[in-house]
Amino acid sequence: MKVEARSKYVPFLVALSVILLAALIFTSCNDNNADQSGASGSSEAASAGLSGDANAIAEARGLTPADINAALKTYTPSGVHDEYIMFASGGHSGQVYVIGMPSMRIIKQIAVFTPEPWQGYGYGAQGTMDVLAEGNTDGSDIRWGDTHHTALSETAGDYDGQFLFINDKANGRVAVIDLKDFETKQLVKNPIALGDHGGTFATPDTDWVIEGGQYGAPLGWEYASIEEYESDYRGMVTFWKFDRENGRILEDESFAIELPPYWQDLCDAGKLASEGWIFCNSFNTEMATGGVEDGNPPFEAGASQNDMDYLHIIDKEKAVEVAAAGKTVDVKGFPVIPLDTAVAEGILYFTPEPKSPHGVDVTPDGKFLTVSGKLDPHVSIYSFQKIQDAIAAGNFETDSYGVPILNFDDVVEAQIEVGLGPLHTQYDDKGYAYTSLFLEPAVARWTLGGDFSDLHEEEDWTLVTKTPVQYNVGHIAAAEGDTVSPDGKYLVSMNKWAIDRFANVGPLLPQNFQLLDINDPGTNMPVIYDMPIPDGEPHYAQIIKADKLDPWEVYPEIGWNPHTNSVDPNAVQLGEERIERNGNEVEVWMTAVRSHFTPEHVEIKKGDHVTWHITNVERAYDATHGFSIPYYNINLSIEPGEATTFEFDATEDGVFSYYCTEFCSALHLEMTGYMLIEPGE
Ligand code: CUK
Ligand code: CUA
Repeated sequence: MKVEARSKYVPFLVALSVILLAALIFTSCNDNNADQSGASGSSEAASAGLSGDANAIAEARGLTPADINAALKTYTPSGVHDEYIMFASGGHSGQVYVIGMPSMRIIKQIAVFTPEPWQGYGYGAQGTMDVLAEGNTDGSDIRWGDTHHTALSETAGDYDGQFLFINDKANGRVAVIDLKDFETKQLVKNPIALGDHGGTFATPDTDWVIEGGQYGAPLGWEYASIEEYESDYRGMVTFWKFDRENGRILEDESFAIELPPYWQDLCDAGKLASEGWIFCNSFNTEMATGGVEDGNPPFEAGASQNDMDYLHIIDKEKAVEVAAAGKTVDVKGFPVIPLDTAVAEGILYFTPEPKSPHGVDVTPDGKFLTVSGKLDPHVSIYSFQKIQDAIAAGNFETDSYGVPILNFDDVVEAQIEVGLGPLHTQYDDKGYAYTSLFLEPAVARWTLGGDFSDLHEEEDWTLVTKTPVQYNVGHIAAAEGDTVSPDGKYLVSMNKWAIDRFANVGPLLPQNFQLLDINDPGTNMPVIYDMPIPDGEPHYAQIIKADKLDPWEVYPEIGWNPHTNSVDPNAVQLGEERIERNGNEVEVWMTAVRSHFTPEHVEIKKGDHVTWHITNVERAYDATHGFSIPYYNINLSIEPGEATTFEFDATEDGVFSYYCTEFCSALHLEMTGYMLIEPGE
């Protein structure tokens, strides 16, 4: 609906563009960027007439035609909604960003692994306290995460806009976010690994969410000497069963596969032709154990000696059958398919991948897999059909753990020299792939072969163009670029370093998201926007067509509990507000509505245990109320219709003003009350 609304501006924008460009050509201002503009001077443009104002603005600001082109492609008028929404990991902030595209406006931050006061996440509200507690690990209350890889839920390999998953690399956890209200509903702690990396990835119908490991360790993290690395340390990949109906991971129906102690890195789920398979790259097949202080090679050298590591090829369907048949061992109460079982059952295969690999990305048709080596200037493209043929042919070498290794030359389709430090690949709708080049730094566009051949004019499997980015790009995200039907159009380069792109703000700099226009295959891919990300270092992002999202405007019924997805038994209707005492137990039922809380006096005694329910009885869009109590570290955000509960022990007597923290009306400052705690005897 918002997208169509924009179309009425198009003729106006085209006219404005022509006027501005003509103005610039006349005034011959500095055009050192013109090679990126895609704009051309024309006599028609000149004869369209000049606008003195626009001309003066462009000249005063030193804007080139390319700059004006970029502005026209990204400027989003007040009230106009974005065509795409990007969900970006927030790195070690532990959160997720919601960003509109092409405007690159930050619309929301979703609290996931780290308490967040604006959303009242982790400051008393019981539902959020319970979610965060699910992520506790063996008695440690972990309150941050290193979010890495977003995974939007999919139906038939396409984003369906219902759920978002993301992993915490630091602590080996996976989060489930419901896109009905953009709230985190569940954290699951991986029972067998303290850390992870190769997650999360949803299978094409989101019946499984995949979490791959990273640094080898004994499964269940029991102590074992580093000398016992090859015998006692292991890698893993975990398959979390997802129940779409209830929007929760079913831990009881999930399982893992034991892998050799190579460092599994990043995975992708097969789709269409390769549906039912999972692929993970790995590094450190040297099994380097570090110890530079003892004269060993440092990890960075020890783990990069081999020219090839192993791409892991996993038959997910078979793994599910084997796990269901109970051919598992128990590690910390979690079923794990042992490595020798995985080999014997034909679940796990390897093939070599060059050099210091990072990531594997399945093409939209599922027929090819792209792997990059950080220390190899090529991308290597594997054919899924050739992999199947090689598996059927048998006749493998094995690694020292007995895992079959498919011959590289038998399964590779093409290798393309793209440049220095290739990392991650995305796809578009026009037969091109895009690979980030960390070291150059740049984004490369290259052509796909196979069924994509007819979509582009260039030769198959060739480099077409590169665009420099600023600086040190990690992941890239193209619009729906990892689905069965990518949109092309836009690509975001997620740059690790910003250096000189923004005002100096001291030694800690933001990251730099750059928006690239990849719509026209006949041109370079100009950078059309720079956006600082002033938080943890984002890794992956996914970009969904905005009209696929259908969140609630207000909660469906008054008294809604977002964590049970139903009306809360302690929801409070207007007129039912009250305070009850039972011995030392005090229970408060409160409503919030513009511009008052009822009750306005809550009198309790030191030593009481207080359980306090608040319902926001509003039905108006955006009529959120906050609720905070000083000293007791209570801070809630109560959205229209929401019911929430918090508890505390009244350990300190005194006079405490509670108040609404959202400026909700002209009389918002009056939306307050007194909690009076009498001293005990
Ligand atoms: S990783 Cu960050 S740039 Cu953790 Cu997906 Cu490649
Ligand atoms: Cu409610 Cu301010």
